[in-house]
This record gives sequence, structure tokens and C-alpha cells, in this order.
Amino acid sequence: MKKLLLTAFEPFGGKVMNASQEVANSLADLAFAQVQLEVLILPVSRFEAVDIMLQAMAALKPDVILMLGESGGRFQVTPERVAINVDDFIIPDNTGHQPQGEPINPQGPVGYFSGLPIYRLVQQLRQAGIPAAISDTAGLYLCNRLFYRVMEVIAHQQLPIKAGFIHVPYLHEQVIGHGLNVPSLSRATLVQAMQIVIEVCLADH
Ligand code: PCA
Repeated sequence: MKKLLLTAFEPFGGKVMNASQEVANSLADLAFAQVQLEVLILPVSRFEAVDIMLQAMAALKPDVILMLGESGGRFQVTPERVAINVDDFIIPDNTGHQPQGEPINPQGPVGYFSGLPIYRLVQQLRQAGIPAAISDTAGLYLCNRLFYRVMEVIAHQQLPIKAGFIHVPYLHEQVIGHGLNVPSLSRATLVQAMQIVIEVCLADH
């Protein structure tokens, strides 16, 4: 059976909920026929998140890695095209780190492309009636950093892992009653979206 490592992040920036964590936890409760799903919630901490992730990768040896993060303000489910070699945190992480314009790896390439079938993902999500689009920037915060480091390890060690990052919008419950005039999707929609993503990634592997 194929192994899929699904990661998401804890809340950050003073918020109490992270849509990616909510969706990942909801998926953990579902049974998948053709895949062993491991869910890992990472801290929003510049160094710890990557350390925990690399340990989990080494221990689990997954076939597919699906990294999720919340991008408040986005309207759609957005598979990321590329991770770039810059840390430039717009707000401090949960441990107070706020690098400005530092390379993630001074010796590393400018970027790494996603290993996920991003065009097919968007097409299948839209076909199911879920708003989706390719994103050309994962930001310069922790999501981009995690994405970069995971793709770097896969490239360096020539691991047979299909990996990539997807940002999700806020959930309705994060917006309603919080005075936020920003877009959101329902939990059911995001869970369905990730079920589709998992199916497409496994079929493609
Ligand atoms: N989103 C942030 C980090 C954690 C998360 O869910 C980001 O986009 O970098």
C-alpha cells in the first residue's frame, strides 16, 4: 500500500485556528482504501518545522508528500508551482524568528518546482465544482521554507517521492463573527478537495 505523508501547520500570527490543520485532522479521521495516510501537524517555527518534517520523512519513507498551509485572503485552493530560496517573514513565526531576505540555503538553487501534477489537480478540482488555481508564489514565510527544504532533500537524495505544497483559504468559521471581510470555503469543500488531490496524486504515482 502507498504511503502518503500529509502535513499542515498550527495556528500562527495570533490566530486560534489554521484551516490547513483543521482539514488535515478531518482527513485523518477518514479511511482511504488505497493509501496509508500519516498526518503531521507542524509548529510555525522556522527551524523546528523543517527538523520535524525531515525526521518524519526519514522514518516513514512516504511515496507522496502533500504539504498544506493556510493562506488567508485567497479565494481558491492553490497548488503551488515553485518554492524559492528566500526567507523573508512578513510577521514573526511563533518562536519570534523574523528573517529578512535571507537565503534558505546560500549554496542552493534559486528554486525548486513542485513534484505534484498541478495542472491536473486544478482541472480535477474545478470539475468537482471547487474553486482552484495554480499559485506562482508560496510566499516567503514558513510554508515556502518547508516546501523548499523538502524538495531540496528529495533532489539531493534522489528520493522517489512525489511532493508538493497546496495553500488553502480560510474556513467559514474563521471569518464569520471575526469581522473579517475575506473569502472562505467550507470545511466539507476543503476536505473533498483534498480527497480529490490525494486520488489524483496516487493515480499519477
Ligand atoms: N501558512 C503560513 C505558515 C503556516 C501556514 O499555515 C505560510 O503560508 O507560510
